[in-house]
Amino acid sequence: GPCPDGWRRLRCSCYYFSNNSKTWSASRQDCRERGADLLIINSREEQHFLNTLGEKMHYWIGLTDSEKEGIWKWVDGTTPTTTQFWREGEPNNAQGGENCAVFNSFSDNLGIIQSWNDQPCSLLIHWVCKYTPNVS
Ligand code: 2F8
Ligand code: CA
Repeated sequence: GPCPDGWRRLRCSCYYFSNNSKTWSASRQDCRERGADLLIINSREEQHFLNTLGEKMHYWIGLTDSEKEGIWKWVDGTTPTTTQFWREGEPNNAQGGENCAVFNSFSDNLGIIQSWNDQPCSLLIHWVCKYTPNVS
């Protein structure tokens, strides 16, 4: 397929699940060094695919409200088109310090569609990178 070894593919995009844990910023840096960026989730199909593939843990995604509290933006500057993938009660900016988003994969009883949570960006967490190869 068009994705490198160690990457997964869904439709035209490639996905890398990290084997270690980093802060949100360091995770993003790692993705950029791989020619990718932190995961942006664009569809329910993608949300389902990624949450099903993941191990029993949390993964950083490319979604943050660090610029302005409560205004969530993807790393490409766009705004999510739906709020349906947040877990119930999230995002809650717990203790006033949660500006980066994770998804929780399928293992818990909270579901694979409603899987997002905001957490402190300084936590060391696994992450997922995504890129879409050019077709030229
Ligand atoms: O109950 C949801 C809540 O759980 C934790 O806080 C107690 C999470 N915090 C961390 O994982 C650091 C919150 O993000 C989450 O909203
Ligand atoms: Ca939270």
